[in-house]
Amino acid sequence: QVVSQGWKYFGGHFYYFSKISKTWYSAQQICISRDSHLTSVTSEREQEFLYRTAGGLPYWIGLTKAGSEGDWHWVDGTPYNKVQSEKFWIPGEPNNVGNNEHCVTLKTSLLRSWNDASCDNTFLFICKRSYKPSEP
Ligand code: 2F8
Ligand code: CA
Repeated sequence: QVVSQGWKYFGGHFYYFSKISKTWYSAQQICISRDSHLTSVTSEREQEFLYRTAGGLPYWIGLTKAGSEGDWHWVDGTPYNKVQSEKFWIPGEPNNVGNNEHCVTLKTSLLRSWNDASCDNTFLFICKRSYKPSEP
């Protein structure tokens, strides 16, 4: 599956908003194949950029508690700050429906936009990579 062009620059990183829906794991594999990971969210400004660009459609982000004994973590290695992240969850989330919601979507066009969902669902997804100028 080719993911090409369409990377958007914001605050020192490039972001790719997919046009195809994938399971969380497949989405992360596609991001990795493009030198990136499913996006982390580390500030209110970044969250704003993401939900505005997402335009109300749900997208996978790189937050999961799969394979980590129930601890939320970012797949790009960014430490998960539980306190700083509280304000990004939709009220009532994460609710772990069916004890099977271990991956996270950015679901609404609001600061409080995260929902935990089953990793086997298919959604659009957002990849993030650092800005590395190519060599001359
Ligand atoms: O009402 C919140 C609830 O909505 C859906 O379940 C009905 C979501 N499921 C998916 O997005 C797959 C739940 O995660 C969410 O908590
Ligand atoms: Ca949920």
